[in-house]
Amino acid sequence: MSRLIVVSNRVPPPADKGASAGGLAVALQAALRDRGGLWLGWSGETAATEAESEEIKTRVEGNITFSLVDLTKRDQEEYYSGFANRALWPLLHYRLDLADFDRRDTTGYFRVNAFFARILAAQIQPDDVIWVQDYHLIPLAAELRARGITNKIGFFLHIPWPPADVFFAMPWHRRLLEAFTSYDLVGFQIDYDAENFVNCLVREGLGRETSRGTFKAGEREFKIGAFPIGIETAEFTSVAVEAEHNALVKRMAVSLNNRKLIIGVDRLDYSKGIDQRMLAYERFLENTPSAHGKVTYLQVTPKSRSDVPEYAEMQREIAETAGRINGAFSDIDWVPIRYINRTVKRTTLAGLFRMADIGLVTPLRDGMNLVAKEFVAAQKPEDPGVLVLSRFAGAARELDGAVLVNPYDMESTGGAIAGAIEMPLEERIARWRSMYDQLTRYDVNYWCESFLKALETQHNVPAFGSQN
Ligand code: ADQ
Repeated sequence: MSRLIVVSNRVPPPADKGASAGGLAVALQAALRDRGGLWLGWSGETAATEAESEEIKTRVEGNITFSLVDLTKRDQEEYYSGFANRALWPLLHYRLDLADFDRRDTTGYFRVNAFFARILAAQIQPDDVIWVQDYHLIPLAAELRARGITNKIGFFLHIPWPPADVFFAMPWHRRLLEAFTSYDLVGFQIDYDAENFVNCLVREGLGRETSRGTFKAGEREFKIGAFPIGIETAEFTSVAVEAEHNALVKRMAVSLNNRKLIIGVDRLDYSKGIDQRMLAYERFLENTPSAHGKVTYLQVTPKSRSDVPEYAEMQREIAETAGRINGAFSDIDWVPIRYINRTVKRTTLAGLFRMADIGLVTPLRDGMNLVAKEFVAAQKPEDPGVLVLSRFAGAARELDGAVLVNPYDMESTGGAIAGAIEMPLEERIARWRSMYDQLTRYDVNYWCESFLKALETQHNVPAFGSQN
């Protein structure tokens, strides 16, 4: 089996088994463990000078070598905080209102990608298979090709791909689309994203689909497919079972005092719809006085990207909404929302999911959403909780047992919460069972294997949406 090289913006810290936020880390470590290889990315540290950023820090864990580089402050600002997080992230989440298209940031983005390519090109062996992760690194393959690299290179986008008219608002959309044509395989979370992407290429006149999932752009032919990411289902389930003995989880159970538990767990991000979710919960409280004092909504939200102004503002807004709702509905012995602003260990999280009656996962737009899958994996088979899931999360295409909601419609999302609380046991079990079967079959190993197989072999990519 050829060696696998993974390139991603961030590389997980030593011995991180996913204790901190980030679905990507958990998924990829599993793939690299199986095959052995190299993981290259940014250390998260700032280098004082450009010369310093040239120093590669290497760490070996079992059969995986981690190669980390620092970025200069300017690189970090332009490539990461700027172009990746203030232009691409909002754009690909359909938020043109929040997108900031800055020429300097764009130059920085392409410059840092060229830098990564230079560092990587020196370490590539002839048989290596390269797998590039996510929107930070779109131009990487083109930069590697320019340095004579002919290895197989795949790209997976963890976040959504919007319709052409949204993407074309990006002034440099053509340059980005052209960059994609240097890959051998471009993977998306769901068929809808892949179709939007193909449509962008066609409308921009960059080539044509020769057969379903194969695109010809000039002399190059490459594959495009949907590969819905999964979780380590069986492992997460056993972590959740174990976590019943966790001290913090027990404390939570005692403090609940037989109230129903509704749980929301997200990075603090506008795509996750946290404010709208709280407003939907408020509608539920308004419309269901009998629930007062009998439910607790726990929202666990670690801060992220605080250096991006939109995030700081959103953090204030959500805290205000939570405070206002608590002020209006609390009693001396009951607080309707418990809002926690930090990361929680993965084990604790699994235990909290298992204890919860409802998982509220209501992003306005999400590539997949692993929290939805983790919530399902953590449930008790004989008494499972209900997943209330946004129809705009990629996960909604797979998890057919969820109660699907439109997160912009607070009234009906509030109604869905009420319905979920009342749902009979039999229905809960039936819904959970079909979701759990799906997650067991299509776990993270399936995701890795099917992507790498499509990258390495002549086989056609799986038909879009073939899992449904
Ligand atoms: P994210 O936007 O980060 O990922 P998600 O898929 O939900 O979103 O993954 C988050 C991960 O972080 C989960 O494993 C979750 O358990 C963990 N996490 C979240 N909040 C936490 C908290 N408070 N404490 C501890 N852990 C927490 C991006 C895309 C998604 C896509 C993934 C993977 O935006 O759509 O599903 O990549 O492809």
